[in-house]
Amino acid sequence: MVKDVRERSTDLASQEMLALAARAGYEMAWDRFEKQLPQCGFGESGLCCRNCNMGPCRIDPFGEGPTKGVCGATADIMVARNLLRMIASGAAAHSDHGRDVANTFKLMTEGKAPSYHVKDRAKMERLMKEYGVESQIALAEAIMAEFGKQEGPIQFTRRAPPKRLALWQKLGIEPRGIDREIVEIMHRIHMGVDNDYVHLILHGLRASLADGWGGSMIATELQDVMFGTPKPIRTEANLGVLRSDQVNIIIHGHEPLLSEMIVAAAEDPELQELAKKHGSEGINLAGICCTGNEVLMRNGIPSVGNFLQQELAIATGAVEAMIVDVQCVMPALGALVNCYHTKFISTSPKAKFPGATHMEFHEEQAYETAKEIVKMAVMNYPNRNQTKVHIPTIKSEAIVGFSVEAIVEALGGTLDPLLDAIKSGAIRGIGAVVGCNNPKIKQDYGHITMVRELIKNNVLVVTTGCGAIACAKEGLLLPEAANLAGDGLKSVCKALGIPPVLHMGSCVDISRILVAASAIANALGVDISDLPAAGAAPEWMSEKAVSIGAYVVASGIYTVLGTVPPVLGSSEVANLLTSGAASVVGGSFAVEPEPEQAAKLMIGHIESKRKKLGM
Ligand code: XCC
Ligand code: SF4
Repeated sequence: MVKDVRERSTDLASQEMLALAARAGYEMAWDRFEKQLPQCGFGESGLCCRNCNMGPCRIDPFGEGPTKGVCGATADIMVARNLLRMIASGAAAHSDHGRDVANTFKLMTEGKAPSYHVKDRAKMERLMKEYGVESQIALAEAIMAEFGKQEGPIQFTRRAPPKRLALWQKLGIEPRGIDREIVEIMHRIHMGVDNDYVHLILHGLRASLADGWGGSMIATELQDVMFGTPKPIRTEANLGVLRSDQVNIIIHGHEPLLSEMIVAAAEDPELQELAKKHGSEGINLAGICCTGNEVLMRNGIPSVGNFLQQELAIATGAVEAMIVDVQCVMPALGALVNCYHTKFISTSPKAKFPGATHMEFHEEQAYETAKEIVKMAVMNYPNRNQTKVHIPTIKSEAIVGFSVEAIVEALGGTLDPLLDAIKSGAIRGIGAVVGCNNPKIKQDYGHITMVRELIKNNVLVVTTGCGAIACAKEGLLLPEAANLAGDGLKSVCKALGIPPVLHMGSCVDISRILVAASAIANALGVDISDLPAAGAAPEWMSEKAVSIGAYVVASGIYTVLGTVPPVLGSSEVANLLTSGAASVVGGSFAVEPEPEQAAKLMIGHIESKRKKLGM
């Protein structure tokens, strides 16, 4: 039984491809999700523990079965430990990405990675000043050292407002070396170590801060140094960016170390020539997920879509190569490419997939490898089966590239116009809408509904990740979208020529939102938790999102989740996260699957903060 495609996605291009996939009998993530239903109640509530081999142990959420694991672990302990495990994995993913970027920066500095160059020297000099070093190599070494640092804080935490820093210190959650905090999670959740749920969760926050203000921020900053700090640029999004007459190459994953090289290789005259020789009109590059966001923000490379569109893109039959690195790449792609001519190319030494061709990528010969990969795609064009090609014509234009630097520039060089608009009430506050797709929620429905409601109520929206791509596809990243905003926000957007929804980048770029929040808080002389601001992840699915949620809350921001995290098995833990946290770190979580309702919660929070600030 195939469900109505309109129940699966709000995106018309996705609906079109879902219908096609259903007719052809191809299985998509939504089909596999349905086969999982009903999902395991123990897992859903966080009450399954496999941390030692006396288990697996389960606790009955209804109190009819066992109430403790073999070791005596209670629901509170199990739920807290499981949550920390998610934070560890998510923080590790972002931070290992950051490490790769830092390592490339170091290799480049040593002259060992000739494909990379400093693109934003001014930013690099600002970083050198921040680190108190005189040379590029000293900067590279200092940043690399953040990962294994045993004592002493991560430098970028110094960007947080003084009150925030003092609070972290008082709570003992100011993060130390990034690797250290993640390893300490893995230690504490081992059988028989930390069994106090409050103590556990405080450490989870500490490790997540090492992600947000450490690994992720390092990734963002050094990517800007090497590939350029994003500036507003016009581009397009959705499956309609694929071309029927060109070699289509999709880059998917997270690290621009590879995708930037592919962008350069796709422009190589030699390969362009080769593409023509093989009967195509040229090479068309498009991105998906966050590596797509990276090259979208910096080069205007169009986005073919967000997380739930990776299989749909292949089902167009028009993709010569799907090149992937790390994170959010469905192993399902391996089987799906068998039905088409598409080459599924894995590149990271850390990530292999069944059914993929592995063309390992190393920084030292980055451009050469990128050229080889693009060449493989080009040579694959004659294998395209034209009878299987179906590209939806749907796409939307978007203006992207709102780094903090670009926002300040759009404001005329200072934050003042934004602060004035917030103080006067023309803009009520700022809403950060971020995160994934998840088949538990109709694709993009959560993002779009929430964002529309926020801007209608004069809340300026900043967005990253797959949420940002949803907004791009919906036309919400265009200055014209200001017409959907309330009068106050509309007039500010029109005066500045900016969209009411600002695309700030990939998910590691949520660090940009932290920097912006700090700058605004510092300008007002308050803490981040005092700001009329709220965050949301209406369709989140990944463990990275759990780490993000944790560091955003630990940074003082109220955050609404649209899909339910596996914590409801412990009312103590759930209460701590949704209410207790507010009095400890100034931020807290809420869970609200209905996006319009969730937006109302955010607006309510923003209004209460305005009142407290006397605005
Ligand atoms: Fe992945 Fe970053 Fe989530 Fe999209 S939003 S599904 S994590 S690609 Ni980050
Ligand atoms: Fe069971 Fe405790 Fe072992 Fe977990 S750590 S599997 S609850 S005995």
